[in-house]
Amino acid sequence: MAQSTDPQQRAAWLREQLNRHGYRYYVLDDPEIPDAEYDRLFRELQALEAAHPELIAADSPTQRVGGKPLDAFLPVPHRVPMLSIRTETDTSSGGAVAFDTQIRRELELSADAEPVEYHCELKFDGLAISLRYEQGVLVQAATRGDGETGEDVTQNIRTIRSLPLRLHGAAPEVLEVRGEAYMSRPDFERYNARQRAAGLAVLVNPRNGAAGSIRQLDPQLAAKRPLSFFAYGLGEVQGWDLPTTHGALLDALATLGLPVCEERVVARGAEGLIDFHHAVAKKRDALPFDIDGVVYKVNRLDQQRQLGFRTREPRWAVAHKFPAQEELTVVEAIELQVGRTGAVTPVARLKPVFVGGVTVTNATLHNADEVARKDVRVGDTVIVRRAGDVIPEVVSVVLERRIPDAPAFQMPTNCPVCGSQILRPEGEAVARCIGGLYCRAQRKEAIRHFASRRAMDIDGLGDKLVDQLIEQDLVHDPADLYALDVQALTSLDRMGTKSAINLLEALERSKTTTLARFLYSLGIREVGEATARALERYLGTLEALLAADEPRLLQVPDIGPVAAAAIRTFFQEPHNREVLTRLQTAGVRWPTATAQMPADQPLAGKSFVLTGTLESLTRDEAAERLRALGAKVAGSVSKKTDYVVAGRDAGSKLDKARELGVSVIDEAGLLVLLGK
Ligand code: D41
Repeated sequence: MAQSTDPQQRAAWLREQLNRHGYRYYVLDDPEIPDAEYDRLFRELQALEAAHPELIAADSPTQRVGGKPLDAFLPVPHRVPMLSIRTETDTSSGGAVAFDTQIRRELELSADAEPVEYHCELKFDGLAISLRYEQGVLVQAATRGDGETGEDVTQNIRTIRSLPLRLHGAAPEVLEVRGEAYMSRPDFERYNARQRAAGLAVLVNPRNGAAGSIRQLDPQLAAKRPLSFFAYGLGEVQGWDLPTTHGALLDALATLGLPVCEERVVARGAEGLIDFHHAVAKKRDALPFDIDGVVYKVNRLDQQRQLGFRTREPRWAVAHKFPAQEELTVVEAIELQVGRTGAVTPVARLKPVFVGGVTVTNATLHNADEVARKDVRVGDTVIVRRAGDVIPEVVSVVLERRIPDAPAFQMPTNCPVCGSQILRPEGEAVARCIGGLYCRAQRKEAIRHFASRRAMDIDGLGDKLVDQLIEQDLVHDPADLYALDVQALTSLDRMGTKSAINLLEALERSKTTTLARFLYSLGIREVGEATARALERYLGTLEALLAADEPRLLQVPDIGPVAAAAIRTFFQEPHNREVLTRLQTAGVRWPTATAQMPADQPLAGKSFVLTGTLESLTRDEAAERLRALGAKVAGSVSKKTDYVVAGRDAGSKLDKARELGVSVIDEAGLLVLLGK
């Protein structure tokens, strides 16, 4: 390693190291050195530059955050106009076919010609930016503006850590790179968490975060709202040989050190476009950034030139947007929901609205603080967001549309279901009804949880039925379920003899279970599935668990003081003990396991991810069996995963495993490990 004592050489070496490691960290997501080492090198360069200001270079990583706030952004004329992109309204496969047909016609291709090659990319939901590199150095960054003239936002764009301040390798004389500046979801979440903790304003969504960051006149503040960038096109170019396709062009930009999204494919014909659209729609929620659709571009640059432009839009590109994830609607009421543990959650009842691909009528308001912070009132027009399978939420209120004198929401002091007091312990966000199992709402939730698929798995005991059983006072606690008979059941609405018998059979089947499922089904605070499994594995029997004091419980891996106390409290309660006895008397049983210490278990400490369809057992069964042998089963693939089990039609998790070099086994391999 060059350990030069000459400050100039040392500074150059440090810059080179920092730029290289920054690139590995921010662009490749594959750091080579620990963060602490990077910080040490960075501080050394800072000190060196402070002592020798003449050594400061434009591409020094210390110079990302600029000096003083600006008064205004200066206009920047685009030497090559920044075009926009046509948005197709028909986003079905019909729209893709229409685009392909039009392209083939305009290229005057005969019916038996080869399919046209398209470059399919994601439509990032950020702000279009043009970067200008001269002799390889980033000299200017501008917004799109009206396409002819944008604004100079160089100071803010320089803070984007994944952007090279100097291009790698042999640099073109002039290279203008067009792309999208955006805020990643993790950066958005982190920023908001920090703001919330400091009692400061939060960002509404990542796009607004990106816009706010770029429009920030003070670069110090912009740097606190971290952005990312993806390149997708070119502006002015001098002294650079263009490749022959758009895909190869993006590859070349990546080679120059620019961030280019990996989620892109070269597809053939309309069919290829449709496949891409479907694949991306499935992946959308799992991406670490927001997209609002896909973009199709004719891949060959000679064909692009042949197709040309129509006013401000190239004829060779089209965007297909996905259903919006945010919409406006009206809050018709704010009601309270009482959960299993008594947690009282305010819920907004909404005028039905189509958002994120479904009709939404309710949105969670989380808790009283959240309602107060967003100041949601009955009658308000609000932005609702539904992203993927996440529960819809109210993002913000459109204050201009508030009805005059609308009263602010007040958290009631009593439970709307049982009338008991609602208490909110000091320092906690959650308010709870203190009614416990006296409260019908809590009783219903307790029974629903007991019967749920991953608990006792009582088939046919749906929500409506649970409501009736509680309302009619037929069931007070889980043990009462096993005392139901045909006569009691047929007294309920819409319950014939046949359904009653089916339910009784399901109840009978549910009696044969595992200790872990049984413990989970009791709904003990702090005891989720993983904790229930740990209790089963390390204590083996219910008797051992009942006899365990807190020190003994703390020996069980993953059980901390809070869970240990909650478990003791639950089992010390005489009423709970009585319910346990009645459940066992009714015939609820499980195989006695022998408590095992970690070392006895063949797969102890190994981490698995299951993906695709298995033939001889379900994924849940496979997971249960793996865990019984001491393995951990995770939902997503990381470098820490030991094995990915790939069944039929395995998808992105398998790709990820290959990318990370994680061992992949098939079903046969799994069965061997399970000792079948
Ligand atoms: O992801 C995007 N938002 C995106 C935007 C993309 N993937 N490709 C784009 N390609 C173009 C052309 C075809 C003009 C090079 C674009 C945009 N334009 C664009 N977005 C906003 C203005 C222009």
